[in-house]
Amino acid sequence: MSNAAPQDPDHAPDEAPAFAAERPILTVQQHILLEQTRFPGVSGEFSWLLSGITLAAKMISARVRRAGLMDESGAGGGQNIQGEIQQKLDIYANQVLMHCLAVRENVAVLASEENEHPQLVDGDNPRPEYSYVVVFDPLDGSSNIDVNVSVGTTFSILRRRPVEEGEADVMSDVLQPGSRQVAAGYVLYGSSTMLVYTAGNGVHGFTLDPAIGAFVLSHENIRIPERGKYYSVNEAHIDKFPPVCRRYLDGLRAANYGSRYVGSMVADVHRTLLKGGVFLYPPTAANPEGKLRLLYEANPVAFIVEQAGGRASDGHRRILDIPPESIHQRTSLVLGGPSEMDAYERCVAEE
Ligand code: AHM
Ligand code: MG
Repeated sequence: MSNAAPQDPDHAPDEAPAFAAERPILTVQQHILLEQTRFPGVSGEFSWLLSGITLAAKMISARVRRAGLMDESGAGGGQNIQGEIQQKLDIYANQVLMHCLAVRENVAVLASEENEHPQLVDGDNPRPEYSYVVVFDPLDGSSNIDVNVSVGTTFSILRRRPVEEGEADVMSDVLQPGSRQVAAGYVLYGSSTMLVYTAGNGVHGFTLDPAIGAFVLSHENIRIPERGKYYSVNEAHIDKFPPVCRRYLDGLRAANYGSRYVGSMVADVHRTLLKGGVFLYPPTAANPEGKLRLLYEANPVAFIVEQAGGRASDGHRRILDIPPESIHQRTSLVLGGPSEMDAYERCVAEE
């Protein structure tokens, strides 16, 4: 058969190349290059930035996989700004992300759960006009590492505010509402390592193929189910939840929902995204504002869940509309599919 002849799918040539038997792969880098055609004037920039995140994710994943072998589990001897014990892998993951992003010349500002203040990268050497701010939690749920439970990285990407005159105002670059995110995502170090991200055009999931060292598209255009079977909350705190949350959970139990709670936000949100249902971290006695951090935990997952057809709220307001006041600000969080969020809003309306 000549190469130019039309192919009949029912009569494929006997000697097809070996790779033709496998599904064609699309790596996250290829996907991002396609996505960024929607951002005129930034050709190449966005994929360059995201490649910093994917490189860091691969390095963190490799360490997490060997944590039990390398004396990498356990506390690292310090505390972060929130007074929380830093795990050794918290420190490593933070250093890796700071390094992999700071060498991208279009990244101007970095803020992390593990650092008290946002950092202006290379302050003496101004970055290009279209430079970005990246806000992240390097290793969320890290107390789970010692017991071999999934952990994650969350990240939020914003454009830097235009510099008018005088000194760059790093804090106002970081303190932007989630609705201004250009892209956001998370990496889940679970039974496989997955990167899930949105750049405002749907949500796409990539699984790290250890054989080739690349994140390969495995979950295209993820949509959260209209209704799920599970709610996900730390029920030990139920007596301290606001009455509306208690009534809501009573309603879910009456509707035969089951419960699933890992205690790693990325794992709990990922299950909710794929299987539907609702994830909550309401205010408690210990954390009256909620426990999760607005800028680098709630905002990225809220952007993802909205892009997948769900909703995310602090109980009263859309998460993405909350004007941040400080970089480590906490918020309560309720996110889920349309049916569960409708039910939550009905409970609020009955208050
Ligand atoms: P961390 O940022 O200190 O790791 O804490 C955040 C984690 C989330 O992953 C998870 O949803 C939550 O804390 C679990 O808290 P709790 O143990 O109170 O249920
Ligand atoms: Mg965290």
